[in-house]
Amino acid sequence: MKPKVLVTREVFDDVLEYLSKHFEVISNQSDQPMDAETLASKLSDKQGAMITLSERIDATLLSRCPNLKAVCNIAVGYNNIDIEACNKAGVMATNTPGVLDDTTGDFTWTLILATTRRLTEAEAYLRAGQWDGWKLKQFLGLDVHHATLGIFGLGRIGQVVAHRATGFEMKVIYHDVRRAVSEIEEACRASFVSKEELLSQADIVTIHVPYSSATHHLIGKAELKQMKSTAILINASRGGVVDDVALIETLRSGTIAGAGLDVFENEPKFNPEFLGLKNVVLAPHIASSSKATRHKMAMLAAENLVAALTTGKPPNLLNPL
Ligand code: 8YV
Repeated sequence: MKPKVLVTREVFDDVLEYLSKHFEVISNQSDQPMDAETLASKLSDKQGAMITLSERIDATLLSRCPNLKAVCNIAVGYNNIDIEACNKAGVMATNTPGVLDDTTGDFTWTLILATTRRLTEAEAYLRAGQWDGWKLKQFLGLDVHHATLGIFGLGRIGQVVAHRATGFEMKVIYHDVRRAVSEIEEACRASFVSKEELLSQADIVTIHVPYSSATHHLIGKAELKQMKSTAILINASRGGVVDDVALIETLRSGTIAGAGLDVFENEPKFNPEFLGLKNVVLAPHIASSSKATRHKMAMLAAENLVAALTTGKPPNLLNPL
């Protein structure tokens, strides 16, 4: 008998076909988000699951899934999975590193350019029929070329963002919990600075750290105050790394020039106050969403699930047991 697995959200047909060669697959192709109770009942007799950031895997859920051996995230970030609880329950957890770095880096630049040049604000004005002619001072933006880019987190995605800055002839500074090796710093043309230096010197502050208790509200009221009044903040990492209430206050008072956000606290029920602000560009967590990359992410998660349940050695194991 083939092991039973649950695919919690809609995925590509060929990914399901691949999984079906190995497993009896129960999949949520209708893409209805599941609450904790539905997830627990659907997972209670399964050996494996392919999940997304919308599904929380914790001790309570695991206690109801005695046969579960592997949970495979279709995401590089895995703050939706309690790794310690997985360890205790003997459940392997995997993620999808590497395959989304370029696409997420590209989208970070989409946010940087849209925010500095006020693209969504200008488009809304045009769509509302308010454009009555060219004006010299219309939608004056900020220059990206030759500006200083400050990167929090020079990991895989942070490095991609730094590489893309070369074309804009920017100065690149970064801060991280650990300084990168000199080869990476040289390849990225990035100089290591303190958190305070980054905040006070950067024209564009962009965040590429994972979410954890250590990075919760890494950017809050005090940090936003240290930024230049002409600077912008970009977040395509995880909600919770930025204190959204503090950011809203800062954007409203014009203490910084703007923000470009792909992620929010309490997604998808983000703070509605953002909607009333013109100096913020908003996106619904789509930084990795190119056709090719989302397909690679889903296929990699499927490969992890097959390897986990057949060999016990998935390529992207987060918790060697
Ligand atoms: C995913 C992401 O689309 O990989 C991540 O960590 O944030 C995105 O690329 C999202 O998490 C879906 O699960």
